[in-house]
Amino acid sequence: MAEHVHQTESVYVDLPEDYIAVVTVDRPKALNALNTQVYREIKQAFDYVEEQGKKIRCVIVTGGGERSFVAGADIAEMSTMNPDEANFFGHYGNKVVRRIDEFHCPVIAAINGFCLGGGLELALACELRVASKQSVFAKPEVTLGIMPGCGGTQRLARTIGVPLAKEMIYTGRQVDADFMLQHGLLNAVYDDQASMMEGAMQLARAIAKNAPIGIKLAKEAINVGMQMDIDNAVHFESNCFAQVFATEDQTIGMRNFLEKRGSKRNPTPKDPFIGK
Ligand code: CO8
Repeated sequence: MAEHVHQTESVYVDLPEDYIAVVTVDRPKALNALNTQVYREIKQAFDYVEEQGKKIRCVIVTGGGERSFVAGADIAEMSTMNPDEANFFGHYGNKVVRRIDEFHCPVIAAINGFCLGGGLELALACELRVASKQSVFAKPEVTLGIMPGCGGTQRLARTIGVPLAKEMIYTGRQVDADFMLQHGLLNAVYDDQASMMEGAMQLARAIAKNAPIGIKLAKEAINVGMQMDIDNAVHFESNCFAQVFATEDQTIGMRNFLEKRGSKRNPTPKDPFIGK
């Protein structure tokens, strides 16, 4: 078995290169379905990544194996829940995915195969999403006599629009990656799982080479601002904008530009951003 820097029963973390962490949900016997324990392990994986501090600037979340990102919340576990237990499960799952939503750096979902129910909700909590052509997306909860419970009614509607989200949630119909790309759920679609993972890595690298505090504050400005009216939102953005001028990265980035570093005129490499 490959060595991972952090591993629990169904979730592991790899640090394949500088600044990038990959969190993999790997529960082959249930196509990576999420039970309470797996949600807990996802939280622990993100705790681990957070403990790495400035060493990580972008996280990729993916599913283990070749068939599934995550095939939903665990139907066997949910089948015996009473309303109190479902209340705990829903709140706990939401707390875990909210942590991903609010994580200090960008999180990319790398999707191959089944991305259903709670799996789509997990992907929706990630800010950017890439998928392979073999991916299948659906919100099948009502076909099981329940409804979405881990942010699906909110994040799907906010991402692909209310009418299409309602159609998917009310019918449970499956759609493919090209359809989801066309409707704004995905940033990119690749031919197969390997090229999709490479695409996710390239996106992560493109993020990780930029100023991490600028990205963190831009993320906050978008996420918080989207919940506000436009006047308060741009006011919030101005406050974030002012904060980046207290960073060393602002000095480094602007000096690189003014000295034309890394260009034909001045081939001296650019000074890297340091996250301070
Ligand atoms: N939960 C539990 N076990 C699952 C799940 C699941 N969601 N999905 C697959 N499995 C298991 C199967 O039971 C099977 O186990 P076993 O071999 O022991 O019988 C194994 O994975 C392989 O699955 P299949 O044999 O069914 O494989 P197929 O290729 O025939 O079918 C499918 C693959 C189409 C993905 C099929 O397994 C399926 O329809 N799965 C269920 C998909 C689904 O409905 N997901 C939504 C669940 S509801 C949900 O996510 C609610 C979210 C909100 C709650 C969150 C609160 C925090």
